[in-house]
Amino acid sequence: MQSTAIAHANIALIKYWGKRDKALNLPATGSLSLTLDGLNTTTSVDFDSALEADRILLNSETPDRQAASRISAFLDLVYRYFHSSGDQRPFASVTSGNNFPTAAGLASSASGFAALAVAAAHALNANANPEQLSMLARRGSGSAARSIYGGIVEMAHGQRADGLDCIASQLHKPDYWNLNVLIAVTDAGSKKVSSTDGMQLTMETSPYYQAWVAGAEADLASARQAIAARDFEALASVTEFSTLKMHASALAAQPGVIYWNAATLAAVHCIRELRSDGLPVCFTMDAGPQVKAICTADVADQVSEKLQQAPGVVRIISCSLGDGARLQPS
Ligand code: 2P0
Repeated sequence: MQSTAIAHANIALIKYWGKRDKALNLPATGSLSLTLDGLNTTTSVDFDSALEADRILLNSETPDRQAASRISAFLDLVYRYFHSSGDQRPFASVTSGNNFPTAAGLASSASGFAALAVAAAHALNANANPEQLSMLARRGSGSAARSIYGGIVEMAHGQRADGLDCIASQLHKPDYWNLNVLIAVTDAGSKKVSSTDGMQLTMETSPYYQAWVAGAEADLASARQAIAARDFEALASVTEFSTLKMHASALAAQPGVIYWNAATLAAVHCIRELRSDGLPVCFTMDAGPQVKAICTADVADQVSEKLQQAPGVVRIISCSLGDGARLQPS
């Protein structure tokens, strides 16, 4: 009953920010992302009827109660999905490790719940298909639905109230377009406001939230079209539009949610200058102070060298496009 899976983080070009159903974790908008090869979570799950409670280790440490109960609740959900009989779930030993800083806006919940979904389903002997795994991963964390797939991935808004069609799918394989993502780390500490809390406050209080939701379908269409034509300039334009609108909606929450620091803006201006000098590069930012530069691989060294010099940038993590979540030999 023991299984190990690996999953990669993903970076959204068209963002998910806000939910239409909190209980089922259904996003208010679709989203579109790149799965990255450099940032991994590896997770082992062992259901063991001899255990008297779940035993969870994240990055070799016992997680706080909230993180532990989120994982136990997710295991309950996966078990119930595959065992409709109502049997009591056996407790599990879960060991998970990231090769990058946790909870610093580097999408650790995406790779974390994608790896956990794959490992838990397999440990239960369930013959799950990627659509089922994506749907389950979404219940753990919205962005995790996308990390089930590699390359360029779209998360559907879905129409059904039960969320069964609210899953991701692959638009293009990792080798479709030789893009790199350079993550300019400006602060490796934990973020102050989680994505879940930041988007909730934005939904409840930001006067710009409705405008944010209303623009998402058009942004997704523009991004799909730019990608189909491998038109970097068009993709850069809609990528920056989406991230700046997401942050504008959060900044206008009450109280405002500010994820940026001074180095975040220094990196953004550096990337804008590089693009005005003719380099195919653009930026995106998530629920944290890191800046992700997206560029074609041929200019990655040049972009990395400049970005490293932006005041306050601590280091650069360089990624290309990676594969979807998968089992690992134990
Ligand atoms: C994204 N983010 O599309 C957006 C942009 C952060 C900023 O998906 O509440 O951790 O667990 O579903 O998946 C991060 O949100 O939120 C995220 P929950 P999640 O990548």
